[in-house]
Amino acid sequence: MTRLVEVSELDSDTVAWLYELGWNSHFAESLAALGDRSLSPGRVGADYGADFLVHLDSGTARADLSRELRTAGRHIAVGDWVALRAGGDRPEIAAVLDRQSAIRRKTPDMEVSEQVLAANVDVIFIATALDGDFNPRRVERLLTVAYQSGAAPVVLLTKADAGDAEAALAETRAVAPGVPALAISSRTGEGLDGVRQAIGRGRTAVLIGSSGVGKSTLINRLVGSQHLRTGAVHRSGQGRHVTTRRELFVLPGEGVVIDTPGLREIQLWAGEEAL
Ligand SMILES: Nc1nc2c(ncn2[C@@H]2O[C@H](COP(=O)(O)OP(=O)(O)O)[C@@H](O)[C@H]2O)c(=O)[nH]1
Ligand SMILES: [Mg+2]
Repeated sequence: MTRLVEVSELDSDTVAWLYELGWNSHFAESLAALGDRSLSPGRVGADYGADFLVHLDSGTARADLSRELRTAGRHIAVGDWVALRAGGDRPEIAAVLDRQSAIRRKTPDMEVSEQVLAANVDVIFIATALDGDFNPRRVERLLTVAYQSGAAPVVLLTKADAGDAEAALAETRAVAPGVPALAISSRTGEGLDGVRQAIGRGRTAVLIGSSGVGKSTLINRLVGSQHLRTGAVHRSGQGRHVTTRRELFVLPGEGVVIDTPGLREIQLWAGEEAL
């Protein structure tokens, strides 16, 4: 197991890595307020149902929810900062640090435990593809989701190699005046520097948009390796839905990005029947 470093023994290299993961004084204060110097910070990277993947100052570990949090029915979201206690053979999540922002479902009558999509997000990329998926009305609806979260929206017109980027940029500006919009292609590399700049070191972005628009492929390009399986295009041109869970990726020096599965949960947030 990855060794947990207690807050009291954090050195500057460790803290520098935590900042790459999105750590800041807000979370440091929240951790300090727990008054237990044996706890160490970690950021939730994935929810596997039975346990969680947590990013630590020194790599990643699988962590369980403490009995107290489980009993309390505490929901943990990808992107949450948590306080970890060294457990038997692996760490235990003892507390969730105060969230700075949360992307929530719009529908209020959902189970509370299902409402937070991603926590502590600075930028929401609204991804829509130029190979037939683009629809300015959907961009408009997803913008309302973004505005409710407190994170800053950026529209990504993906697959710019396969459509009319100029026309789509003009339509996007008409429905979303003042919102940054980028035409990008993971195939040619067009616009990827703009994506990196829109995230930025120590900041966190989440990608939302229908299944098949190229979210995972973009993250693959940004991460620089094939961490994610991406779907082959079917004859119909539809991408296959392969991202099954929200997952956080660290881009050292360039921020953090969260992938989402797309379609179904976006429909729920946007209160839509079909996207
Ligand atoms: N032409 C083109 N195809 C792309 C691009 N990015 C992704 N794709 C394809 O679109 C399909 C769906 O991609 P994927 O990343 O799985 O979409 P996701 O569901 O949004 O994560 C795959 O077959 C990709 O190869 C791009 O920039 N240009
Ligand atoms: Mg995907």
